[in-house]
Amino acid sequence: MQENGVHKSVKTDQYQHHDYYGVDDLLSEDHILARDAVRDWVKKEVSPIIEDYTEKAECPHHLFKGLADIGAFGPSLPVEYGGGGMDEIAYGVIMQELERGDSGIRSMASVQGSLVMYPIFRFGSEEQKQHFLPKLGSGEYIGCFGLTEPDHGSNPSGMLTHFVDDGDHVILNGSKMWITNSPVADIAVVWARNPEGKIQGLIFEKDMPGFSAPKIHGKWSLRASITGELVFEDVRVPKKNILPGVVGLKGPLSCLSKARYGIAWGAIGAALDCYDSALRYSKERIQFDKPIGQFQLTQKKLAEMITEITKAQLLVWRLGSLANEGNATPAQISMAKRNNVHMALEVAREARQIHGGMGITNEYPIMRHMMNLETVLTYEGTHDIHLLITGMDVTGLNAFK
Ligand code: TGC
Ligand code: FAD
Repeated sequence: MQENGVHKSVKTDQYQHHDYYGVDDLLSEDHILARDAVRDWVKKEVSPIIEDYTEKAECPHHLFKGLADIGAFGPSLPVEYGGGGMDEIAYGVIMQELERGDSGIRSMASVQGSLVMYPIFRFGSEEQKQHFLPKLGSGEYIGCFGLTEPDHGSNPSGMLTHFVDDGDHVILNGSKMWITNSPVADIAVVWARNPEGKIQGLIFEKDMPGFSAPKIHGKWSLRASITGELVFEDVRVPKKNILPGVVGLKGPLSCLSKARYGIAWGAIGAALDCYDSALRYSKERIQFDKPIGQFQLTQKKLAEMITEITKAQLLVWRLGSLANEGNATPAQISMAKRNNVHMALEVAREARQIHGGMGITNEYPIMRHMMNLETVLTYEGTHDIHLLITGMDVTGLNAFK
């Protein structure tokens, strides 16, 4: 932090932060307070239990309330609508600290804040906002977001789920696949075709007859996050549950922009945890009578890891500034999501090598992060879809049409 031209050291030491370019100096006191509070919470509540939940493939549901209490749900949404009233950089640093703990824990917050609260806030009626947002912000309700279908993942514009008119209700049929939190959700924001064939959002409540949310089993990634389907068989939904503020794919895609932005920050947290573990291990592990960190090949790995982390930190800091001005474009967000998640996965792979055989065990967080990041590379738009979004942006030519 600069004060009267004198450089005051950052609040915690550089070793812990791995803040190679002093990005902390660009953060406000509020950002640092928010970040450190979430970091402390993760250390206390997540780190001691996460390997166990991952091994059991169980979601630590009890953390929903704690996530609400630390303001992880909708940090940049207004306080009166259940959010945290902070800016986009605060939202980013909170996601970073959650994902330092586990990508699945960050997912719990991403879905609740960016994919459930945000669409209700942005496209909902005042009645919907008043009814749902405080309950979601406080963790009383758990929400999920249904866009992907069994046969429509990267191309949601082809979705089949649809509803027809039935007086003051609509009747919905179809199914959604790969839905984070669906088996435990109280409500779901679901995107479906209206009677005119246009995409529109609806809010489902779990006790509506004909609605079920079976769990998906057998995941080797994001094991501490629960994932399921959403199945709708002639579900009658009151018309007052339709989101009135948007028609068309830009509705769900703008929620994705919000969540992808958070993932771009979050992935840095996973990378930092892997790098931190690898750096420590490289100084402790002795082979050939030397710490392995003294070998040039280990140093190459560590030097490249911190270089890529630093570039990613600068990328999201600038993206956050643009987002605060309302000027971050979807294509800029795609670039950051793609770059930073891939960076984190590469860091995890290199960290795994530095840990040798120990790297595949749950004594260290590496393998868990690596497995998680395979999902993060795919959800919210795959690595290649984001490349094609950048390609479209720079050429003006659309690879999807
Ligand atoms: P296209 O014709 O390009 O666009 C349709 C309309 O949407 C607008 N738009 C966006 N608006 C806001 N933000 C964005 N990111 C936007 N991208 C596009 C666009 O301007 C247009 O508006 P208008 O007014 O002209 O109608 O649509 P397309 O059908 O050609 O699709 C383009 C493509 C392939 C890029 C898009 O479909 C896409 O992004 N596909 C990837 C699907 C995806 O990301 N699914 C994620 C599912 S949710 C999830 O994974 C949650 S994980 C949760 C967790 O964290 O656990
Ligand atoms: P596909 O679209 O079938 O893609 C398969 C491969 O083909 C990919 O490599 C892809 O890049 C490639 N491909 C596709 N089209 C093109 C193209 N035009 N050019 C080049 N390559 C192409 N969705 C939700 O709606 N809500 C959620 O809460 C949610 N949570 C998730 C949680 C988990 C654990 C997972 C794994 C997924 C989740 N998803 C969710 C779904 C996720 O968004 C999709 O998996 C993702 O969008 C990709 O869709 P797909 O799996 O059908 O792959």
